Amino acid sequence: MVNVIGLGYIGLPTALMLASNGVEVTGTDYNQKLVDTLKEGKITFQEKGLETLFSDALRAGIKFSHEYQKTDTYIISVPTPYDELSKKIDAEYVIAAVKNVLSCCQKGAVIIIESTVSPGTIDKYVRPIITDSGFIMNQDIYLVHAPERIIPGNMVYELEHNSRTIGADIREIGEKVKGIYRSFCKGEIVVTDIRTAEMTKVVENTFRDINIAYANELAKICRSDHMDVYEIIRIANKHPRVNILSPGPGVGGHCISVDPWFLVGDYPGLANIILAARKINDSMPEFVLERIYEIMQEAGLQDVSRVGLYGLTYKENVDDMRESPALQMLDSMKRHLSGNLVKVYDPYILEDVVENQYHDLEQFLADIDFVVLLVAHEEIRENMDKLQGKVILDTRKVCHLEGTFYL
Ligand code: SAJ
Repeated sequence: MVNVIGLGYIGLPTALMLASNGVEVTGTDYNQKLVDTLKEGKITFQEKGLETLFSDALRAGIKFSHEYQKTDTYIISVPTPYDELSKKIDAEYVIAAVKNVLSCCQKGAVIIIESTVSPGTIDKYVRPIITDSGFIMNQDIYLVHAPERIIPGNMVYELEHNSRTIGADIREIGEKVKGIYRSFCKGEIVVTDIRTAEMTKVVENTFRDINIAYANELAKICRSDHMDVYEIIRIANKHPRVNILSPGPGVGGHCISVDPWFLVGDYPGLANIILAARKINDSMPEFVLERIYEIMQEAGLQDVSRVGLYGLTYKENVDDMRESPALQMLDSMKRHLSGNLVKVYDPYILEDVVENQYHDLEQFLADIDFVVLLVAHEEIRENMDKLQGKVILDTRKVCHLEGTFYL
């Protein structure tokens, strides 16, 4: 039986996928309310295909519990935040989970860590817990690092089709774990050592961060010199070896905007391009604010309360607001204007999380003259004509109405 620890954005789909493919699974989370919701047969976040996968897993007999289970295989998928100041990983949740596993596991158990960790974290924080608890590594307990790679918005598909990395001390253990993932994973599964697996994951996310930063920097350069960055990127991308990403209001989410900091924190003085990219991406919400003020002047608008931000999530068609550029903009505005005057709306955010938040698109649009598109949710793409007559700043280049302003 596999005990999946941490039923969040990664743990839940993974547990469901394993269960639907014939593996005996119990999902465990320290949040009793979350466990209760799952037991009632309800999913805890919105994701394409998750509902169906959940029904399949329930039919296959998946169990949910608040308690860690006594078994031989654990998958740990708990959050790994970073310390804002030192930029180093905060491995507290992983450590707590491993300690809990050790208090109940069978001898010879395999602990698979899926949470993203900075290179060296397993050596530095996890191995000592095991040996200090009197277990012999690679005899009483085996450690594996199998970092997840799935993208929010397309998780279920990617779980099945992406290739995976499995880091283990002992090849046979790596192969055994490969067998577990093989139950649902159609992609290539590469077995390597733990440090390589740790580094690979962080390197992948950093690659994307740097590439987005390049697009964002180009947007700033082109803005300063009155050039159309989108046209330039479109043409440049016709080169067979060029693939520039899209500029945007900033990089949010719990992965790309976090993981590169691990490298910056651990390799000061060496991680230079990585640090520069982080700074560029982090500066984008402020850049959008400047664009808003510029456009207000250009359009002769004075009343900030007639400005509306469309989108609170970190990207399109997800309900995840972690590190979202919109929240950073609202924070910054609050500091400057001592209060949030702008109107805000996101079809995916059903609860009130910020001031002046709307829950109805029509109402939101009726109360504003200037709309700032921060997230290109399907909803707005399908209702673009409703923005007719408004001043529009489109940070995602999805609106083609005449007179639209861009980054
Ligand atoms: N963004 C841009 N321009 C782009 C692409 C993205 O501004 O051209 C922004 C998005 O709007 C968003 C942020 O970047 O704010 C990140 O979004 P994303 O869709 O690029 O990635 P995530 O954070 O949802 O998921 C990433 C993925 N990693 C890579 O593509 C290397 C995913 O495969 C990982 O599993 C995930 O991080 C993770 O958990 O590490």
